[in-house]
Amino acid sequence: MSEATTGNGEEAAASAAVIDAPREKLTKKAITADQPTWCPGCGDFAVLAAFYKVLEKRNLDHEKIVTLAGIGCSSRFPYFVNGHGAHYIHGRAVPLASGISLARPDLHVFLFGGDGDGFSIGGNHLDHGARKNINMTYFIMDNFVYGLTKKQTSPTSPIGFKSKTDPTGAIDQPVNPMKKLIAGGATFIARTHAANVVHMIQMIERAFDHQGFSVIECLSECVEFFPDVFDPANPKKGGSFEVIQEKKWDGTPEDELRHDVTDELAAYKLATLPFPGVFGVFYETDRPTKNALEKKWIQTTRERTGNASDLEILQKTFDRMK
Ligand SMILES: Cc1ncc(C[n+]2csc(CCOP(=O)(O)OP(=O)(O)O)c2C)c(N)n1
Ligand code: SF4
Ligand SMILES: [Mg+2]
Repeated sequence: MSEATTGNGEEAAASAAVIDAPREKLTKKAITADQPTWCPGCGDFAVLAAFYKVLEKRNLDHEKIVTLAGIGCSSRFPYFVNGHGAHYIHGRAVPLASGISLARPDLHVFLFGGDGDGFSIGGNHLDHGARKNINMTYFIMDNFVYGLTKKQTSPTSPIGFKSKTDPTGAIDQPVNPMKKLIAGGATFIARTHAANVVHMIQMIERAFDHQGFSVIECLSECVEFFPDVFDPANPKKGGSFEVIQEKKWDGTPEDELRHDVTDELAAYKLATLPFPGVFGVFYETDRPTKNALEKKWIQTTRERTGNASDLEILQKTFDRMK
């Protein structure tokens, strides 16, 4: 707000001094809120730990951190982060995050949720957030089950999974998150595992650095309702965690075999590998964000209207309707 609009020069000078004051480093203590209420051993604890690490490492401005979520065990995330946040309606967190991102592009918008929230009730919103390329980082904790509501089949549950909604075993083809995100138009798509904190941190940082709609699918075990399902990708439990080798563009013969993250079809091929598949960045492309396009459109409209105020533009629009 300008000095003229506050009508108080001293106040404006004081707030400028506060803004310029040296900042204290962001600590885990400062960003930790309530004690998580997840079941002991739930994979989501490791995700929270990785997220705290990234916030600390990047030393983000505390007041610019926004964590949002829908409904589910994983969606309780915003309660555990001391920052701006909201635990919103089941499946509707992408539209909420979109509004915040577009209205306040200076904020760091982090969205968290589960497979049900993201791929089932919110599946449609996910596609539209992706195609519009709205700037945010969306972290999906995929446990192949509805955890909070105590074991129903989710859109990622494998065929044969016995749950309260499929007592004789799931019969529907599961969603393939990577394929869905590629087809939807997300501009950064990665996959990780809650048992590998170092990898999670790398993926969150890469997603955060990406301008646009960045999504990470993280296999995060629900120890209560679908235990051990991700062991095949956990070396500590006899599995193998195969990381995507990205092209280095160094002209070597080995590089021919490495993955080009900008190649959509190559990403799709990786997504067809049988479970547990591979981990890392599947796809990344540079496409204008809706944030940038909308900003430009607003500027052009303002110039065309001779820098009229919002109220004047609204009045003119109503006048035209008469
Ligand atoms: C509109 C609406 N429909 C259904 C529910 C019930 N419900 C709450 S959480 C949830 C599924 C949660 O599953 P997921 O997103 O996979 O999260 P998880 O608990 O597994 O982390 C459902 C169906 C709800 N709260 N609101
Ligand atoms: S029910 Fe499953 S997903 Fe929910 S807190 Fe417990 S272990 Fe985690
Ligand atoms: Mg789930």
